[in-house]
Amino acid sequence: MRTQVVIIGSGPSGLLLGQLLAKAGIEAVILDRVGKDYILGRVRAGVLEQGTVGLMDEARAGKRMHAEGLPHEGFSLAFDGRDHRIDLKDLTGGKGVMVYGQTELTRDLMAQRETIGAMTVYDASNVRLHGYEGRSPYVTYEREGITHRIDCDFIAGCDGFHGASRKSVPEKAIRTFEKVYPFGWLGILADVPPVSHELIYANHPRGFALCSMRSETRSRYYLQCTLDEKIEDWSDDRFWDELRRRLPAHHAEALVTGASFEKSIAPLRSFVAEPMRFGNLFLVGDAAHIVPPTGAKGLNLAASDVHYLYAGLTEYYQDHSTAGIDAYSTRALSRVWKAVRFSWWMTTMMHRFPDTGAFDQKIQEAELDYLTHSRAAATALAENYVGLPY
Ligand code: RFL
Ligand code: PHB
Repeated sequence: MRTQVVIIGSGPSGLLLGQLLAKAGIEAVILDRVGKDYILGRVRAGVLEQGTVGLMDEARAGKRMHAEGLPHEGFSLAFDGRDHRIDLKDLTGGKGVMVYGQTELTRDLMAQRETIGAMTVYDASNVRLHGYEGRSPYVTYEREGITHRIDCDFIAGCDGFHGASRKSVPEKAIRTFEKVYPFGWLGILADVPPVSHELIYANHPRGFALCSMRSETRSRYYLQCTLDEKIEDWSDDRFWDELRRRLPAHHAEALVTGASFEKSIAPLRSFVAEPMRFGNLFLVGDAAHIVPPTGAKGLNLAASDVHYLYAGLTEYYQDHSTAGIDAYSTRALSRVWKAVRFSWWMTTMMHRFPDTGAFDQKIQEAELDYLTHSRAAATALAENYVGLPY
């Protein structure tokens, strides 16, 4: 068969791109190596920038997000037994973020794709990319023992960090930059009311903690942990006790606990692949870059890549101009590196590193003190947190 764009990966970037292209009358087929339920079972990001919210609206998938998502105008930085509110709205001239889980965003995009009857192939194994350096790219995959081929104009590699797209590029054509952090995040989901109506990022001598949420009755909490930590060693009671220790006393006392229904450990990493375009193949989202979750940027960066690629592809099909797709990699990477810098900075400021000496500790304390006493410093944090312009 033939289509205009083959999208590899049915995560947030692939689905969002698919919906936007459909709206512009551009046909796309999405292939994913796993099934729908598996994709919807992944618990990941929770904070959407306004740009991401806008793209969901543009994709005509924003209705439930506006009804059920929680608009937030600020968050807290907790350290030294106190917390300090970062007033996003005041510091950014009226901007905020939307708390809405990646699972829900994915579900809404999938539902919208079903409504328009666009084609998605789940459980597509051995996905291979061919001929993207020339004029006739095509993708092959296997399903139920049969090999299929889809010819196309362009391939969008939206298949995450471990996907086939980036790996199909010859090593000498790609440059990668990586930083692996010496810790991970242990996260849980529980149907208990959040400890605070805004997020709390806590820096504590025992390690970082984050209090987040999915709704007014569902909480998402994280603890910094070592990389060799095992989930089985973390009973709910142990998790709650440790979280209480890392929060200021008034929050620890207010914490409502209960049985968790999801528990997982994620390692923290910064990674960027350059460029993000190879002939008629474009890398999008986690396929091209990974950031530690501290700045809540991973999903939002995937959305801004989609914005640039969607703009480039509509320009190509509607105006017969390659200017947008030619500029894709440079435009996307310029924004990516600023988010990589912000996520690294926030991670460095909020976590305990195993090799932190007395000097590094003092620098971290000075940084937090500066942030909470300087409007200029707080503004820089707020501007990045709500998301830099596209
Ligand atoms: P995704 O979501 O990884 O989706 C990629 C899709 O591609 C499919 N795929 C393949 N399909 C065909 N052939 C192959 N060979 C394939 N290989 C993979 C996969 O099945 C999948 O469906 O990438 P996308 O769309 O770019 O979206 C990016 C976001 O998911 C990601 O940036 C964030 O979730 C990052 N992230 C977090 N971001 C935050 O802002 N806050 C968080 O709290 C947060 N927690 C996380 C995270 C990422 C995690 N990962 C990647 C392991 C927690 C985890 C555990
Ligand atoms: C989440 O709710 O999962 C979340 C929120 C903020 C972050 C990271 C994760 O910075």
